[in-house]
Amino acid sequence: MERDFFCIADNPENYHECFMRGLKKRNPNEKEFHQACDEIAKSILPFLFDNPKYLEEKVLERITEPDRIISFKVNWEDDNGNIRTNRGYRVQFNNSIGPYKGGLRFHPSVNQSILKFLGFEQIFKNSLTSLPIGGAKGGSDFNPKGRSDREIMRFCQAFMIGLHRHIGEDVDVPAGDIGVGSREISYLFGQYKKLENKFTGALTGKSIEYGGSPVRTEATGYGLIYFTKNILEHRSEGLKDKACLVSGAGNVAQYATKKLIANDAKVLTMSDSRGTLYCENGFTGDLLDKVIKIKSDGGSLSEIDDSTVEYLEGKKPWAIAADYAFPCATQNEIELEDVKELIGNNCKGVFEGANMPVVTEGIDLLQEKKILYAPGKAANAGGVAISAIEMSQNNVGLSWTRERVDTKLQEIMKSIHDSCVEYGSDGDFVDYQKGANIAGFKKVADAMISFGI
Ligand code: NDP
Ligand code: 2IT
Repeated sequence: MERDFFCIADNPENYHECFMRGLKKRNPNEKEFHQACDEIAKSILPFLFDNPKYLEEKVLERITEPDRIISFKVNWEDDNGNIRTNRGYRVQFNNSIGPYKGGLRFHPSVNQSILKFLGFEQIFKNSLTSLPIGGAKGGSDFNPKGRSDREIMRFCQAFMIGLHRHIGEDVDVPAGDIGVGSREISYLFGQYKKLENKFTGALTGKSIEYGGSPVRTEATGYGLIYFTKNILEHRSEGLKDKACLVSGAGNVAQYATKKLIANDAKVLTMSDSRGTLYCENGFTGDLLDKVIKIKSDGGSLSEIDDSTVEYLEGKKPWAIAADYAFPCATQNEIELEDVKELIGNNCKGVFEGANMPVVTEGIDLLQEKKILYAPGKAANAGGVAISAIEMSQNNVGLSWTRERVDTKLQEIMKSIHDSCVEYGSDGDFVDYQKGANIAGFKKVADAMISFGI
């Protein structure tokens, strides 16, 4: 087994093949985790061969093994008095450059493979922010859809009974992700505070009145558009009048759409798990408000009553002709056929608000055709970056103004852009995938090596 895993190979391609064989053997049936590791390995191995100390120190093999995976039972009672059992997880992947940090996802699709891929990606994303945060992810297969507010509260409280002993402001600091927003963070924090009898910043995404940061709610979506603007400005282009496809209608999609509208882009779509809302003339602020209202009431986009839109039942946005695509819903939501359609319609860029929204073959095709591709670990890092700014405010007991946080967010997204340019440039062409992966990897790898084994 060990021989399979530790590769002896004389070039990046052989090493990649051998490495993935070992990884799949050690982590069977975890296809999303394989996908995330495969993407990173392929992209950074040429750099590792140019800098053999990383190969000698077996950093790739070590960084793809989580420090620990915690799984726990969550028993809770629904409104009818039925006892329900779900599974909770926390994957603490790597704390070489700071405490474990990453969101919690509540969605019926959650399993160990999905949380491992998310925790793994988070290591590189958090490193790119240049802030002292390690990588983690957690969540549950609990389905919040259709649940009452009291049921959500009881689930969050039961979940925290399993989680609280594993987290803390200098140990592991969870936040939100799919299905976990400010309401859930408040219930989780309230329970943490009771169980631990202390008030510390052990979670981020908190409400302002009890230690949250201004702009954290908006940060992922806003950061995505700041990063997109950095990329376009680097090429002397801009967003004005550009037709944009946004998928998703949750936290990230809402604030990405808001910022695109503010930059005079024409947002043609938003979507949810049931279908796509298409507005030929471009979303207005009023239409976006209707989307926010319906989604916060737990409704579907099909219920939007507006003469300017068409609802495309069961459809994703990717067949509509546009300049740029912003996937902001979930992993693998852009399949190879979707990429072909985007390219056929002359789409010039894909900017990832979601984590790993494009399948591997789709990324490869975008890269081959030299279409702009901004990977999530760079493009959506604004959320966790402002989480780290929230931690820093909690540590010193002070709060920043909105303006100061927003300026900091813009500076961080610019510095991530500059790191991608530093490590991903080939002449005039910037490979943002390569740049983000190498820049994110290098800092964590150097820290790991300095600690010894
Ligand atoms: P939300 O729960 O607020 O919204 C998720 C949206 O995606 C909803 O519109 C949902 O539709 C849709 N969606 C979820 N799962 C699926 C699916 N399997 N198929 C189709 N549509 C789906 O989550 P966020 O906006 O916070 O997260 C969106 C993405 O951004 C995720 O990939 C997350 O990991 C990533 N991300 C989030 C960050 C954050 O700070 N929140 C930070 C960085 C990345 P419906 O309403 O019908 O369920
Ligand atoms: O994917 C992500 O970066 C998040 N869900 C945010 C994590 C965080 O700790 O703010």
